[in-house]
Amino acid sequence: MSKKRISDVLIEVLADAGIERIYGITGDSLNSVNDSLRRNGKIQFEHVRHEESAAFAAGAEALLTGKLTVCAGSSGPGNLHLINGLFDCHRNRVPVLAIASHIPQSEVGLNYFQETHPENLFKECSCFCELVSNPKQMPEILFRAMNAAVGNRDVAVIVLPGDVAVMETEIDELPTWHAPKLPRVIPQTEDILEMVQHINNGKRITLFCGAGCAGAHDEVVELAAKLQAPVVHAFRGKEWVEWDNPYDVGMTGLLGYTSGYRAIEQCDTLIMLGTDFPYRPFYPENAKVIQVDINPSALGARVPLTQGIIGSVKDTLHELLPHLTQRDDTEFINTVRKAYTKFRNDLDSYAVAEPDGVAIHPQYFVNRLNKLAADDAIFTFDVGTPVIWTARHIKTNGKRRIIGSYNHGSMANAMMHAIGAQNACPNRQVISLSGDGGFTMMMGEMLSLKQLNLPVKVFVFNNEELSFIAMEMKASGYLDYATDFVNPDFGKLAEAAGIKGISITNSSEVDEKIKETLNYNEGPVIINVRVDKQELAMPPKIAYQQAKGFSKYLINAILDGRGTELKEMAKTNWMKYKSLY
Ligand SMILES: Cc1ncc(C[n+]2csc(CCOP(=O)(O)OP(=O)(O)O)c2C)c(N)n1
Ligand SMILES: [Mg+2]
Repeated sequence: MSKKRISDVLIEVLADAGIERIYGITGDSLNSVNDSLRRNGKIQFEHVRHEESAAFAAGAEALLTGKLTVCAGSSGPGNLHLINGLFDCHRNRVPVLAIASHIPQSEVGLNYFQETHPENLFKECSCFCELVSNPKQMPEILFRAMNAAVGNRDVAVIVLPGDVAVMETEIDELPTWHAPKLPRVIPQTEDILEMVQHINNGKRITLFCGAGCAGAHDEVVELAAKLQAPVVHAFRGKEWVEWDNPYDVGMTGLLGYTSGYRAIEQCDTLIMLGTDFPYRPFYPENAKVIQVDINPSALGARVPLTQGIIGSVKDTLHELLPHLTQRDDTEFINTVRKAYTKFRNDLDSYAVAEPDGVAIHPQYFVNRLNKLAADDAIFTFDVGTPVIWTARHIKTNGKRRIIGSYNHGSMANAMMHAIGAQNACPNRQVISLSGDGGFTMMMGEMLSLKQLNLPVKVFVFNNEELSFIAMEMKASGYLDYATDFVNPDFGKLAEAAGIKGISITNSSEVDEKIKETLNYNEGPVIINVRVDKQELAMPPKIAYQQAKGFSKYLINAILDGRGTELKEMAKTNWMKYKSLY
């Protein structure tokens, strides 16, 4: 029997499992792990500037590769900083192992320096969270964590006290971890037959697709073709079902298309495929609803069901399709497709260049970027208005990826996600669409991009405000307050830090500067894009309350002496958008 340090066991198991990187910030209780890493030499420590970025980066890498990734934070505040990113991983359903190092086991409960209780803190954002209090628990507890993360596509946390990390365990040969494969989840035959009956009774059928449609593009399109059914997607379904799909009628929800909303409102049978879309007002009131999901707790969570089926979308449709007959009534699909084409054309016609001296319309900018970016580019986008422009103006094709903080909705995710995305795919264009609020929230990470030599292209939409929130406030009848920024030119700021910086001020230079950015691969580029702050993006269903809210805002703004702003707003987009609804 030979003796091994616990931190060596940890790193050897991870290296043997093919882990290439650990994202994090080292320090105190994590020093022993760091030392094991250095001596082992097989895993790169991706040293970032904020632990939150470590978790986001690990999440993006896992999302792209489907494989287990790892992040780490030191005791107390160090691992606390991981939490927001881990919530994002948990909600994006990606396999991530977090190493939360901890104060010495001998001091727990004594109000020691940096004391927290990570087993409690991480519980809500993980499927597994256990303390290593005795060297004999290793490596089995690590295997459990890794299996839980991979099998549940979720976050697993190992809480490792600094004094336990340096203890030794007697071990001959380290066992190898074999990554479990995800199972196929095939519904019972009786479930499929019942589904066939409901479908046969439906006249106007709509498919509503989410992230569970990953890898099921062909089956979804085949089902739509058989049923002549419009395909609506939730945002997380966009990259799986929008392209090469003659039945696509766009997205629903607050940022969606009128056609997507109508296809759901007017159907008599809604088939939900791998979506847990949370906004109830966008579900139909009287339709029969069939929901297919691998997650049993998603069934019926948003809308009463006629039938709930546990199954993966791909496997369920594979079983279902042979039982269905081809329909030839195209009235419903044709009507919705017509509305879709109109909405799409209208959106594109508003994405126009402005004369020099007038701030760039963000949708014009994103339209051009969409045209010029590579076929297999990876886009990350910040929560804020970049979400809207990505949803509406970045086209998917089965090769591109769009990575966001979908269900968690955290600001500043784009540049942090981009770190992991570029590491996972070193030869692909990684493009971060960042808000100025989001970018400055985690601005230190531009230094990580430089240090790690990651050629990420960070487009910062400089609108000098928290634009999404300003819009939200106006739509609810509030005057926008505390939403403004005093900003530098972020391109120049980057240059001062030795990073390539570009500034785009006029529409006429957009193409040339996007090309310059995309052709630069020697390191990161930070691009300051001066965009219009008054761009309005209204949901397809303007609730009475919102319409009322907006007129209330107009009255308040006039009383408050902000008439110039109103003129600006009318001049830019509100009037144009009105015609869309
Ligand atoms: C961490 C975090 N804080 C606050 C919010 C609420 N929020 C959502 S969008 C947004 C504004 C984003 O502003 P910016 O990054 O400048 O993008 P813009 O909307 O201006 O394009 C805020 C404050 C959030 N989602 N996440
Ligand atoms: Mg902004």
